[in-house]
Amino acid sequence: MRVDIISIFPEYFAPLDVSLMGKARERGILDIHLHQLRDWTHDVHKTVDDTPYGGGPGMVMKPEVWGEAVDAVIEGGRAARGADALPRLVVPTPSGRPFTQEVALEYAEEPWLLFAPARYEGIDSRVVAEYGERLRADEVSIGDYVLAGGEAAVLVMVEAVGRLLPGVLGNARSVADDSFAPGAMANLLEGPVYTKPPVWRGHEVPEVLLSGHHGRIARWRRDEALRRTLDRRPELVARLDRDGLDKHDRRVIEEFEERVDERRPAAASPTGFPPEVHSAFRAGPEDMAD
Ligand code: JD8
Repeated sequence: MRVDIISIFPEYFAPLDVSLMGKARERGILDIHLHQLRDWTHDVHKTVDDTPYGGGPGMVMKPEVWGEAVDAVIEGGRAARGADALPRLVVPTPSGRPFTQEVALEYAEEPWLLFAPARYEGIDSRVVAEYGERLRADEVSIGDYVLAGGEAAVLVMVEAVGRLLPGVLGNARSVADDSFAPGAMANLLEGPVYTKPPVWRGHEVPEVLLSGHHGRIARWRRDEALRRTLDRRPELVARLDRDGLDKHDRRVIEEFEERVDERRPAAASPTGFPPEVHSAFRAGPEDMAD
């Protein structure tokens, strides 16, 4: 996969030289090119921003500079990838569509990504409109908090996408095991993890994990993932496809709700879900012990 990044802080991406992404680059799986936006300015101050039309705080990044930069980077990429190749343009912004594991999996199928992290109040909105007419141009957000610029978001996205590329992750772990990845454990958070020693500062590793009984271990891990998801991300539980839940799962959810009921006043729904969500997971006759 080719990745181009245009920024006024290309040095921000030094972390892409190390660890998993660094190895992916050494192996030629990831071909990352960094570009200094100011190289496409023509004034002595290398100006990339100006005051916002309509007034208001801060400065906005100039469309002409971004236009020249994106055109030049596309031309450079085409020299390597073929005259009709076009990248997918990804512009991080707090007002973008959520960047999720699903989007990461989609981007991992792309041969060429061009990231445009901005600073100040963002890029003049005509730039995305302009390129949206001839290539896929996405405005995405990595989360509901405000950063000072888009560079950190690009680091997050390049790592989330890069680790999905064939040959990047060792066989120790397959992306199929990821949380949020499509499949049975989809949308369940990772459960707790442990390694040696069996006792640390008086804290013991759960016995089942030392049992060697793979069936019980797999069951315990699923239960723990379900409990942690119910506790920390109840909204993900509602997304679980009911058919993907077995009798035991529904029991775990039941017990979690009963425990929460005890703690919470009757009025408030324990997981903040309307009763019908509860009934959706309430143990059915088929769950009644034989
Ligand atoms: C790009 C400029 C800063 C944003 C005035 C603060 C993504 N999840 C996210 N949070 N913040 C960003 C993000 C912030 C950015 C830029 C992404 C470019 N800023 C601006 C508007 C308010 N300042 C992001 N992805």
